[in-house]
Amino acid sequence: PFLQNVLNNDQFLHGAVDTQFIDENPDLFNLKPVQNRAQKLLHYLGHVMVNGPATPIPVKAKPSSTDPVVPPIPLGEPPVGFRDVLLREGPEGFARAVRAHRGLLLMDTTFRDAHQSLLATRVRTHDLKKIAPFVAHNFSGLFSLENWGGATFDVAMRFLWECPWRRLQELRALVPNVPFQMLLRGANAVGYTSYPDNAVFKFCEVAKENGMDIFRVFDSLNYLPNMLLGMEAAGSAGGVVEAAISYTGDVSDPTRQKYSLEYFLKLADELVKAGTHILAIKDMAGVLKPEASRLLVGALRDRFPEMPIHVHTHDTAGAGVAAMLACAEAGADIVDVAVDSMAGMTSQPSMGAIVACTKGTELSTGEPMSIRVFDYSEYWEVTRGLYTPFDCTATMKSGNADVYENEIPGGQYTNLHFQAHSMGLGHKFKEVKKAYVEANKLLGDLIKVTPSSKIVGDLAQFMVQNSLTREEVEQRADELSFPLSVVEFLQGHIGIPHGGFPEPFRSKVLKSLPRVEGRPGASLPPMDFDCLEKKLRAKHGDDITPEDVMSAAMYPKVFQEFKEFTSNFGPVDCLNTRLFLDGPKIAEEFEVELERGKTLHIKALALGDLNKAGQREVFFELNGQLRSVLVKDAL
Ligand code: 3PY
Ligand code: ZN
Repeated sequence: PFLQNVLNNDQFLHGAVDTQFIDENPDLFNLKPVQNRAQKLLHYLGHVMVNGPATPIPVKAKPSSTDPVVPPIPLGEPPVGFRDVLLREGPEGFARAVRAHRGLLLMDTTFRDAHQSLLATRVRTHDLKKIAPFVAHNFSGLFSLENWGGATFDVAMRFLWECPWRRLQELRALVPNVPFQMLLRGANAVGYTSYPDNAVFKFCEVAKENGMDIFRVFDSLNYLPNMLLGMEAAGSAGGVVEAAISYTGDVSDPTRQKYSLEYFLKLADELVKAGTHILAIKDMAGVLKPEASRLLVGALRDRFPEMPIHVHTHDTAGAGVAAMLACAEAGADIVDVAVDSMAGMTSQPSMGAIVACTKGTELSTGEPMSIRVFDYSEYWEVTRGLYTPFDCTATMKSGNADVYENEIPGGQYTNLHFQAHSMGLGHKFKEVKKAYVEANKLLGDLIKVTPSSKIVGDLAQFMVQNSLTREEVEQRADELSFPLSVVEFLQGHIGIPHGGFPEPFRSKVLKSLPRVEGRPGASLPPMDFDCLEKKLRAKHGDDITPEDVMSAAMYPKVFQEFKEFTSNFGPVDCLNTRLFLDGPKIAEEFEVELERGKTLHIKALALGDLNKAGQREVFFELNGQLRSVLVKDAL
């Protein structure tokens, strides 16, 4: 602070003092920041107070001022759950126990897909940790808790500045009895494109070591070689392999036969042959109607009597509960739900609704679920209020059955809706959805889920921005500058779509550009993890962990920015969500637990006037001592 005062001093700045010694010794300014964690956090809070949230917010709204209350949690160990079966009997025994279970089993998506779909993936470890023991004690009968993977991995670092691995470790310590489940994008791991094979294998190994149990493996084109690679990586790490067929189209509609019942059954044959422990139907857009559920799940049940079947859907059209009940009646063992207050619309169907609708039937989800769902929901209802700046309900007021036409996956539906509205072009959403349908046709009618859904979305936006119809795009394919994602898809960077690439469109776009033959990961050179670790240590110091190496392997730039951010602003994951997003009010007193037994007592005192250098001094009391930070006012 002394040096900062000198450097900001007017006389000093205007050369009214002799600075020759300083001028001649520039190395004096090679100052390694020696701030401790507390001072860095004050810096962060000062920044938020002066400039607003550091994380980009789509909605100009404040977090709610009501604090979530965690319902009472019994003392002692939580009851045994399916994880105990898994640890005792391994993945095969676990699968047998699941299949033998009477009644419908549930996967709770609240910790992953629900907030990925409704709250732009922004739910922080802080809020997950608070309710995790409640889940362990009251929902020990869950098949699994989905809490990791998909978009949560990069968003944790990119926008929340927290380590995704630490989230996993901390939740694991709090929930020893319920299996954890993650979403693995097959050969794309938790990224948006193919990785070298050894990176996918290593990723699964490290995930398993950190407490992950069940790996839902899918490929965005249902491209079998990619799926097999992901399954092998998850299986050889010792995980439960849940191969997921991404569902699109409508098997109950005889006029839509590209993705027919036979297509899905054939794919299921391959996945079962490859040794999947569990078979999943991944209905990422929520287009699996009740009648199609009966056909598809019924046929799978007949064909694979021993195989646990798990169904995932989104409630975008509003038919999610009906579809999941139909799946359960047709023989599915497990369906995905989100707690009521985090369910519906582009999220999963409501846990409370499924629990209530099966109560007293042979599909009953069990007594504890039906008693405690409302307490769980209340926690999430209030917690959701903290994330108001990200809540899709700011602009999206209802579900929409047009998803049966456009087949946009839940999370992407919300994103595209946000994008249109945040540009003040709410009416454009309809246009984007129409263009999405046309873009999908141009690309040959794809399975659409990350990353293929992003490619279709990029092409749709390109068409809207340039006012291009499908026919015009087709005609002018050799002269248009398509988004890179579209070109790379056509080159074969994420695999081969069912039915092949669209021609002559592909040839017109690619001209002489190279094409990837077969499985993309097979032609990528292996990653050198030792070399990567050395580089990371040189850059960030010796406390780089094997988990950090994987983060950097998946997302080099995001990891680098995450490390830089936390080295300036400290462990912001220790702040509660209101402080993290909105900072403290003047005179507010609060505590921040840095680690067990190390708590900071902070009071925000005052915000100074703008100085000549465009900065403001922000004053705090930290553990009874006056501290201040200087923050550049960017507004
Ligand atoms: C993801 O890949 O993140 C998904 O949720 C796909 O449905
Ligand atoms: Zn989903």
